Amino acid sequence: MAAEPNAAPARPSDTTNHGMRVVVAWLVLSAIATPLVAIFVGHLIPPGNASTQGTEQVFDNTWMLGILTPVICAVPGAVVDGPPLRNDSQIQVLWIVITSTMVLFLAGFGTYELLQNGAGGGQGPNPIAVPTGPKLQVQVIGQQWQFTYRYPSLGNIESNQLVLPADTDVELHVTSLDVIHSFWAYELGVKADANPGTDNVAFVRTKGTGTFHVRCAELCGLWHGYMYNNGRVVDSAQFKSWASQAKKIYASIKPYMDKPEAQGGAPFGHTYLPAPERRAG
Ligand SMILES: [Cu+2]
Repeated sequence: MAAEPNAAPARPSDTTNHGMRVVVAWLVLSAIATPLVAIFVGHLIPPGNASTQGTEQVFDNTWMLGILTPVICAVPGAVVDGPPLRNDSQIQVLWIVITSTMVLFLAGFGTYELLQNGAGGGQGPNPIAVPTGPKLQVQVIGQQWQFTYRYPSLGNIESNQLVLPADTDVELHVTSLDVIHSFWAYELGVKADANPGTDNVAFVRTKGTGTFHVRCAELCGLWHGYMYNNGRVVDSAQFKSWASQAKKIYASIKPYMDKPEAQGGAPFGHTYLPAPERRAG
């Protein structure tokens, strides 16, 4: 229908403060959504609660999600692009202050969390975040295409499955015999690069008994995708009986393993270098 020729022109200004409405709606939405997300979504974030470090990672990720939630709540209000806000010093200062505060808080929080016990990450040969108290040492050796595990306190036995006692601090020494791999014990919240010639130390404290997944997390050749296994956390009696069984199995190859490298042996060491024929290649 054609407009009335004599109709009054549209009102030139609307007195509603849209900016304030958006801010109030955002505040209300954030106040409702943030606790709901933290309570109901936070605990679903990987890697779970199989270790102290895993639990801490879930806690840290919950915090990050909580801080992100108000940011996500602000997106619907910003979807429809308004006129540019150039030269608005108030908005510019507010933007810089809010984003800087968030980033600096997360950096400080993350650093504090890392320094408690290393958060399950590889810290290189000289770790600075070392948990106190006695620890079970286990060497993790990557090679194309499986991980094996040596236990220096159990006569250097080597196993193709990672078996750990429950409620124990473990000191993992991650290395490789050939190319670069990455040791990822998913539910334990451990991920550490496995490089030849490097002793990469990571710490983890196990909780209750159960199984966990181990995967290689670094593309390491043709069968990288098949470089996975299950590990087990067992109670102390089961660990003792597993260790004595493993010692019996290992006894038959121990003399060969203990030979010097030049004679084809692989005696225990903190690091290994690729075999000479590989080095030459
Ligand atoms: Cu690998």
